[in-house]
Amino acid sequence: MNRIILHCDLDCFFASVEARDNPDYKGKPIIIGADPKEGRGRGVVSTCSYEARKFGLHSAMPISQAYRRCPHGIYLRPDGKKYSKVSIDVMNILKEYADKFQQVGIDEAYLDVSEICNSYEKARVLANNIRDEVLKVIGITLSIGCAPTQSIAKIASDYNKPNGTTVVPPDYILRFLEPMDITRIPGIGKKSKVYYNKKGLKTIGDIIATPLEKMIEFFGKNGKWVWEVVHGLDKREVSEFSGDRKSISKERTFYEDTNDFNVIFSKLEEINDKIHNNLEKNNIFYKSITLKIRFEGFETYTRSKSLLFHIREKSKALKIVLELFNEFSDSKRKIRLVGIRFSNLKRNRKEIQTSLLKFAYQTS
Ligand code: TTP
Ligand code: MG
Repeated sequence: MNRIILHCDLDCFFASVEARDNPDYKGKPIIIGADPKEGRGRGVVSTCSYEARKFGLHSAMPISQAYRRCPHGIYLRPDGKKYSKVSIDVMNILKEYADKFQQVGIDEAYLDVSEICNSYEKARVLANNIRDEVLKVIGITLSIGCAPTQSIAKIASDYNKPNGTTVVPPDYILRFLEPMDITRIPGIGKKSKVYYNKKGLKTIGDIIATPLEKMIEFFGKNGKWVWEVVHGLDKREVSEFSGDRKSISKERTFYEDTNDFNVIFSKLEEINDKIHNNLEKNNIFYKSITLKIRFEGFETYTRSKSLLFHIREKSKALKIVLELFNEFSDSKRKIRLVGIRFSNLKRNRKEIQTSLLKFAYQTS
């Protein structure tokens, strides 16, 4: 199957939020991190705007060094609470566009859009729409990479930053990667670079030209993984259940606000089906169901129901969702968005044991 995966990564995230909230800062070098204390400060740069990067500044650089290189920059302490809130708002938008959604950090996420888009050209349009909407609603930019695997999508999102879309269809993978420095591969940093260079591997093209057995001989398991990545063989699926997820949800915005019950019903049914496919694949049960409704004009409501036991029953869930929907039946207003969330999740114990067992075998 030809997969289409997007990797979305916000541009200089913390700095973008500050530039958004302080129009005076726009276009200036903004540095988020420790207090530079006129060059005597301790601590490091968390991130900096692209204007600051022109002076050689980057994340994790000592703040004193940053100050020496760019004394006229705007130095700000991070406002974690604000960034977390912006992150949640952005992720809620991204989720709406994906068949499967996986957030992997405060400012990045993978979206599997194989079903929504049946071609890479459609995926490019979708990626551009996502960038437009995030800019319009949240006020910051992001970059998006589109490729058949997560690792290549990640390399692609980084390729044309800030505010870029980079599409890498299967037949373009080798040409796209060949000239790049090996540090473009996620996981190969300054330290590994030295080992790779010692074996004569400088570009990704050098790795592509190296047989798998040699890569294993040189770098063991890691070498095998890197070889697979550059050949587009990273099989990881976009997983809604990475980490310890507390809930799974899906939302959809209607193309046009509507109060046609048939349209609303089939959307809820579609969302419910999609989530259940995922729950089944991952052997997950739920105990709470929440319906979310946004009316025209952005007014948003949620209604929840808690069950006595954990269940995973598609038809029962849909019935409950419709009961919750009934509470809004008096309203004449048109609906803009509907969503369903399942929470209070539990993975089947048996399943956990088997996967633990598998793990034990793999590592022994
Ligand atoms: P990144 O996505 O790595 O960086 P970025 O969004 O600032 O810049 P880019 O345009 O290259 O994507 O990290 C996301 C946020 O995480 C970043 O805004 C600040 C924070 N962060 C730190 O606090 N310390 C760090 O060392 C890094 C790398 C990030
Ligand atoms: Mg980022």
